[in-house]
Amino acid sequence: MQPNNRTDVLTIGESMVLFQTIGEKGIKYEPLFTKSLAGAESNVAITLTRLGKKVRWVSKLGKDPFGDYILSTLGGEGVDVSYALRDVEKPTAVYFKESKSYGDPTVYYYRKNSAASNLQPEDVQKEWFDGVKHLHVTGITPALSENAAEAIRKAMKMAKDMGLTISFDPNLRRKLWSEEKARSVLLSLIPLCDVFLPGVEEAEFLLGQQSIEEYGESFLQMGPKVVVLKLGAEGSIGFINGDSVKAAPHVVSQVIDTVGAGDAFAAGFLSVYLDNEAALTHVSLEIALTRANILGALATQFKGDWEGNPSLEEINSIIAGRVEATR
Ligand code: KDG
Repeated sequence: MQPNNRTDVLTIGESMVLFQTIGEKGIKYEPLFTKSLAGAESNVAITLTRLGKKVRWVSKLGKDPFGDYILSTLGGEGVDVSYALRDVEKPTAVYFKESKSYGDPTVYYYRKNSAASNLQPEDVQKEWFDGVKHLHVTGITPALSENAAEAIRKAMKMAKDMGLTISFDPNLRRKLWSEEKARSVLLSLIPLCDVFLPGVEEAEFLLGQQSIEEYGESFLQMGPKVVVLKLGAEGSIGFINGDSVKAAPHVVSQVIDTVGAGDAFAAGFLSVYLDNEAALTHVSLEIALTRANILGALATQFKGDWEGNPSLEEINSIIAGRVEATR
């Protein structure tokens, strides 16, 4: 496939094959699993594509059937995968998710020495950025290895030099690295981004205990032009220079699976931000946060990271309060 000339968003990061228990007895006792695709960056890529944006995703996959499956799934969802790399020696990562009838699901990663953890700074090519407006990265791929962290840092610097805007979701994954390392690498990447998207617990992890307003102010001082704090059941709050906007949560009666909700939130936010970034106002920030809150809440309503996320028409209907005929 030839890459498209205009690409709204480039995202770079590890995607994995996800095996999820069908029942709720836990991995030890469950005999049946579903197979699907997961990865924070590809979750954002698919959801932004559904919301009408052109997205390119790049990572390194093994030369194995799991890698083939990831490529065909992402390609089938309309994401440009033409720059994806294959590693003949390292495998595509997999991970297992165990749903229980209580609490958040537990995940078990099998991604040490995966193809994506072998992503090197030299792999990052200028062509990846051709015709691209915006780069989205997360703190997960930098957690995989020193070289993957350097590859992401290089991509952020290249994007900045080429005049792209950059969003960064810290996506803290404590299972992947030590607290010390996570804190120092994540803090070092914040000055490279324009839009920083932490959850309130991640803000506390990075800066210690502060008020919500102090978090917004402290992160803005590090360099981003927009800071968006996810407040969980309280909704979200956005900070720009001299202004802040709080958006009410989209209330759901029960939560089925929180994994992927932050990525849906990021996609919802970026889908509005990208149309308004030249002159982001109080009003457009509020619209972006409102859409992000709805996307994030809806993503908790199904098992799996992205499959149930809505299209642009569906989200517009929800926001307008329309009830569509379903049969
Ligand atoms: O945000 C969702 C991700 O956590 C999930 O898709 C898997 O990338 C993943 C990770 O490292 O946890």
